[in-house]
Amino acid sequence: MPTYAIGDIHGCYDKFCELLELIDFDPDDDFLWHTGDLVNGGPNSVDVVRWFRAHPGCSESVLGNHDLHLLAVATGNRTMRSKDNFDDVLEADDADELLDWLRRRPLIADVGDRLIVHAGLLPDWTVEDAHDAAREVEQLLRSTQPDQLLCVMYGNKPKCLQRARNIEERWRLTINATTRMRVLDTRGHLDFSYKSTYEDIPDEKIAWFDVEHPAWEGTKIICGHWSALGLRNTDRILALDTGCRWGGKLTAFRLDDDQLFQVDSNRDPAWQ
Ligand SMILES: [Mn+2]
Repeated sequence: MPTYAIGDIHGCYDKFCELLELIDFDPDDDFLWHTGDLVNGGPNSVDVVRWFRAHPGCSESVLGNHDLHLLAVATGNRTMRSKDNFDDVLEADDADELLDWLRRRPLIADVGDRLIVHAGLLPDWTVEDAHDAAREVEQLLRSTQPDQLLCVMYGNKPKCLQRARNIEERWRLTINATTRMRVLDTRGHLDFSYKSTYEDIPDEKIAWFDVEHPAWEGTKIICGHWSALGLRNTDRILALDTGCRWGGKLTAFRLDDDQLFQVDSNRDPAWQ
């Protein structure tokens, strides 16, 4: 069973279909993992969500920050920002079914001996710790009261585990690490001020995956989210967000034999 990991689609349904053609995707034999952020950015979020919902046996997507933001808006816990364009999901006839499916997606998942997550893992987390923290959030999202999570998840603090003072702050930290993190400061605290390239990371900051001896060391992490990082395949990570929504590429990586597949986005980078 060939297994693919694919980077952030962000509503670029046409490019996603091109990529499926390029890899000659076979729903009966292949499996597709998506690094999260199905929606927001490209012109057709609703059909991306529909495709994944319609292919439960051969695909899975972890939750990205834009997916969570859509859920928060849909439940009235947040208002749409001017740059959000996932209205097609909210206004769809099948919106209830699509959103109900979306809130049941995992934050992290095992992919063989690797692990997939939208953004990354805290340096203090073992893989087991990360699963435990993610499970806590996933259970709330799937419960009858997801609002108790969706209404407290926004904000940049706490910046590390030691500063999480209550359960709500722990949920927020879990969501921020798994769906928003890019770099840490010298104390190992989350730092949301940097979104640029790997090469330009200032001396006083460090990519989350470059921390010396993180507790999760030994497990390769498949991730997306950081489009300026681009494609990166090292001992520790396989980063797959190649900026489709910004005029870059949409990337699939066949995990069985490390084969790379990419389609160009013809989207105007200044489109949004
Ligand atoms: Mn993201």
